[in-house]
Amino acid sequence: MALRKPTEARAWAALAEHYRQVSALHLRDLFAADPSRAKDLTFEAAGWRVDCSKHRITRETVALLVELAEECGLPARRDAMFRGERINVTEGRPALHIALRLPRGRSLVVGDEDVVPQVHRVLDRMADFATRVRLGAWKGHTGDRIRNIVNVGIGGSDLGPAMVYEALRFYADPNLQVRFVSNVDGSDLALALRDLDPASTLFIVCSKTFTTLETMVNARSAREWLLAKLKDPRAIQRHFVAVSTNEAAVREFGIAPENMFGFWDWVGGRYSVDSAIGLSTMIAIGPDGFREFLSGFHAMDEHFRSAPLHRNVPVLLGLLGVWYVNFFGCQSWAVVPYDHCLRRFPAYLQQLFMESNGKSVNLLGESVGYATSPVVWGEPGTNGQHSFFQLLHQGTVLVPCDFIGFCEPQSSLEHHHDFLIANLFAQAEALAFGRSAEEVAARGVPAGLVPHRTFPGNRPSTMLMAPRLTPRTLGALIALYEHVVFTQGVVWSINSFDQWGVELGKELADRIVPELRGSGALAHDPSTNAWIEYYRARRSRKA
Ligand code: G6Q
Repeated sequence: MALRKPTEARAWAALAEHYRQVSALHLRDLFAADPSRAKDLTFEAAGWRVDCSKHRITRETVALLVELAEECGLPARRDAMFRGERINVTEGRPALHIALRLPRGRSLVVGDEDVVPQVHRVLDRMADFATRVRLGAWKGHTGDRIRNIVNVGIGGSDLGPAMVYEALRFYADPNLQVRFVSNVDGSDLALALRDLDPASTLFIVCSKTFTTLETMVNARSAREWLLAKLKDPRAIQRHFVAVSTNEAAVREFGIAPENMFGFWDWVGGRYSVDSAIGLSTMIAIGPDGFREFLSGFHAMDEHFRSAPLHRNVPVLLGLLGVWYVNFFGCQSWAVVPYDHCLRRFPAYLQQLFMESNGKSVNLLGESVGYATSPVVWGEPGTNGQHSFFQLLHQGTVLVPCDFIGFCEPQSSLEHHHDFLIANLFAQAEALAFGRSAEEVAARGVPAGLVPHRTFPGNRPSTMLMAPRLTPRTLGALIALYEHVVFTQGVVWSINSFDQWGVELGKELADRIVPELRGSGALAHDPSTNAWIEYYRARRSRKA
């Protein structure tokens, strides 16, 4: 494979030199020197308006970053993804989440099969099932209407549906409660079930492999809970459905194939919220809402596929990440949605960014020798302002922020919204422009307090806004970040679609489980041995 190491690109050296020239410039100076930068560095994509002007960049920075992307082969790699090539090289498969949102009637042939009709067949089955549950036509074993949906899954089979359900609560059927159980800690399942009636509860067991320890332990306990109350194994067919690629394991669990919704090995877990893994979302918001959701993804895909790189929003945001990580040395990135319903969005992005690009070898297996994914984290505004924003404004580390907001509120408490949005704009302004010591002193602040009350500013942020949080704008936002991650993965020459880094811990845990329950000799390191002994002496015998 011909691979361009980013550090060997001509543009990389040019960016290093450019960094020396511009890194000390303050955003105040950049705005003073170029009053039209707010307009010129604001872009539109799939219903989103994205302002990059509060970044420590000039037009030359953008040109050099775009050149770097070109030298690293971004357009060709992007087109290969859209064609369904096996770009996930370590697992030998395509990464084809873009096919999940192609409109009916389009075609995408992979191997010798057109995957689009397959995608729509599953969507139609999901729609039929979701409609029956919503209308009460799908009944529980005792004839009760389904009122509670419990999604059992973890990682990519949980974070997406859980985030989207919270995000779209105002679009969801209020007569249905949807809960998410992921943790193998029994407290998660116990708390989710303790006030539910099995007769009106439907479990959606979401697992691509249907072998994941946490999900299978939770699903089996859920099955026991149900059978303990309903006493008849036939009840499983009315109260359990599966979303998986593993029909044999689903059947073995006791779920009939007609109650299984499939997807494909070319859908990665963290890229699967728009596949059948989104079944809970479809039941909550209805099939039409789910199609709107998919249309938002597709609109952003089209933008990413066709917009010129220097106006391509996912490309630009991805490259800004490269600029701060590799040239400013930033190791952290904050995502702060000013929308309560997006409160799980930072957790969702953590997996998307850190599992995709938290790698230290390139596609050829060589050590990269440069930084890759930053730590991604965040909390909704305005809550974050009353906790960690202190560090963002006056701390010693530079943390670029993504601010996300909407012009219209979702709740009927409309008068709250101006307070929310005023804070959103104020934070970006304060971070960028700060308040100098002279300005502080001029306000009559005692000299001893001036350093404490000075804000250096020059702290970069992106502002992303859409008219309203809808299924469509949410779909577009998720796709935007998927392509940001892709862009960064291409520049860093890494495979954004595998996750080998999660395997070792799982393997060791499998070995430790019987050791906790037994009394035999241990052959770990002295620290691990001591912990196992400590736990053995104290563990609950009921376990
Ligand atoms: C995501 C990862 C991972 C996966 C979970 C659940 O990209 O692959 O988070 O989604 O481990 O896997 P299953 O769906 O197979 O249970």
